[in-house]
Amino acid sequence: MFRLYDSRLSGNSWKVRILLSQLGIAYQRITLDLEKGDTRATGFQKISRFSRIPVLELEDGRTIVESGAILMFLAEGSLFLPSDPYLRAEVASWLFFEQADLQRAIAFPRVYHLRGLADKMSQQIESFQQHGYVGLEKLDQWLKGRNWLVADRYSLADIAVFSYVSMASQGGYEMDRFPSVGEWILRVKEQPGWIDLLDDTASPS
Ligand SMILES: N[C@@H](CCC(=O)N[C@@H](CS)C(=O)NCC(=O)O)C(=O)O
Repeated sequence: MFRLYDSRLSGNSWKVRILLSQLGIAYQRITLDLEKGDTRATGFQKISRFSRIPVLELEDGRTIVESGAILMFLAEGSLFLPSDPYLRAEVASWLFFEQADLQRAIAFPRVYHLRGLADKMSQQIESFQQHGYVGLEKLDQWLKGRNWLVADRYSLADIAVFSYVSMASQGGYEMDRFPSVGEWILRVKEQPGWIDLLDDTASPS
């Protein structure tokens, strides 16, 4: 059985848990406490070369780090990852875009807000948001007149981009500015097997 190392509020881990749920794959969930510094423990560094979650551990003990790599591995051979090379590249391009243009820009303001540091970190939040708003604008433009990110079919690309974008308002982003993104978020949430961030019942191990 797969083992997933995650944390309760991690959007990168949430992506993986949504896909595992939608694929109906059983796994064991090990939830770390990031505020306590669990990822910096020596034992964990052997599991994750970057000392970060999520990490997927295979039955033979090998591990995969980076949410995008885990998603690609799990989705292989499923409808979530097209077999056509061009469409696979399109999916990958959204995974890279999410990491470069959206993930940190949304995650850091969110963490500052959740930890009660929003006032103290207001300048950093503004700087992250300037970057994040550019990415969100590009996403909104792409989604105008489209249901899904790639080939008008729900795929890994939607799962990967959805996670942090759907939580951006927790970091102070004004999401009313992006109506097509808002409609797409609702469509993603309606997909069979979709799970809420805090759903603890969905790891069928
Ligand atoms: N690019 C990585 C980012 C992973 C990441 O930022 N993980 C955070 C939680 S969402 C983490 O482990 N932070 C703990 C730390 O940096 O000490 C991925 O997509 O998996």
